[in-house]
Amino acid sequence: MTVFLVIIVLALLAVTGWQISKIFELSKKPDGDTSQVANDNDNRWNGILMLAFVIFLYVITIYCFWEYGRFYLPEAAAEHGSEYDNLMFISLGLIMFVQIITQGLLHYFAYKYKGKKTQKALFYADNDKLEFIWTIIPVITLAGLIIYGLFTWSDIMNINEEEDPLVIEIYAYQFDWRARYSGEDNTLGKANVRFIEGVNQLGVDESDSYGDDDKIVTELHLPVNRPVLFKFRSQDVLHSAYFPFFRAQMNVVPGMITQFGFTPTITTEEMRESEYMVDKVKSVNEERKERNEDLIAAGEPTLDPYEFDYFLLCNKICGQAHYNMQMKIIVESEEDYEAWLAEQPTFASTMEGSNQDQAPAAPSEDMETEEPQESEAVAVVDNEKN
Ligand SMILES: [Cu+2]
Repeated sequence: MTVFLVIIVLALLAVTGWQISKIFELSKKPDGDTSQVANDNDNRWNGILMLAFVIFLYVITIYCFWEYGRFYLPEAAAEHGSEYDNLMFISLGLIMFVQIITQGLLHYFAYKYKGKKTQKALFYADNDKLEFIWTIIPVITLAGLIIYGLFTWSDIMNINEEEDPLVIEIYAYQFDWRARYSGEDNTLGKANVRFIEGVNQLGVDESDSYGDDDKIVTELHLPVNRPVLFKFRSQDVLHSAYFPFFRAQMNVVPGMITQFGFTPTITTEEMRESEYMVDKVKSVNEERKERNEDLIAAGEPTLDPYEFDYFLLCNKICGQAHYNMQMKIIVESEEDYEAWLAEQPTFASTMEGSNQDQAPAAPSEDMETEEPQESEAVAVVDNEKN
């Protein structure tokens, strides 16, 4: 009730203020031009402001390119990456070229032909030839861009099963990733949220023999130049698997499996040695060094030197710790990859280990069994829905 009264009082005060301002206006002495219609002086100012605005836009655009140009990603580290980059740069280049000219002309003409008492606007009804030209040019350009985009899209999205891609499941949950390698048979075992229990964090179906040799890991290792097919699965909410260096992104949707395939072409080591990365790492470390001086002075722990690694990020705001949802990716030679994979335990051995020692909350060596509480709650809801 008090709130209601306060609102009424505030509204009445506002009305009073408005009425008083009107009285002041009426009591003012007439000083020449009191008309509401714009005069030559108003028009001149509007013209100048129109011109100033477009100059401001161009200056700020140039500044952004100059200042933030260094934040571009380096050369794509996947086979389809150059196609993707070309499509983006051609589309952006064309749009920017047209926009700079048309926007500039629009504002310049608004300035040049600003209203004047002595000038009268020309009545110009239509011109078929002009209309034809400004319709057909955008139609051809846009159709070209769209067709080019569609071809690029189908090139990138089509997975050639004959190339025998390495099948890896990427599993998302609040707030981390797991990768499941499909093992010797290159076939993933079935999985369902219903089977999530204890160390079986991904809900792999124990009765499906394809799953026995699957390997669940917390770090993604990829052999260079071998096609990889990723199958994405989410435990709880919508996530998005984003591999910026490989120019790949795919939604990770609860209740369905999405997929994306690419072939990594640059190993982590090669990327670290590239000119772009050497410069970047140097500049990051210089910043860290400066920061460390402050931290030492404040008696706080210092930052480690930065070293480049590829990573997989979540690109959908999926909850509180979304920003922290990332997984390291290591692209390496086939031999290094095989050696690393051989060390990882299979799903069957992990389950056997956990069945043997039935100690409460027996932690397995390779997997964290602790899960954020939210994800457990969501998994239960998901079960009920199924
Ligand atoms: Cu996420």
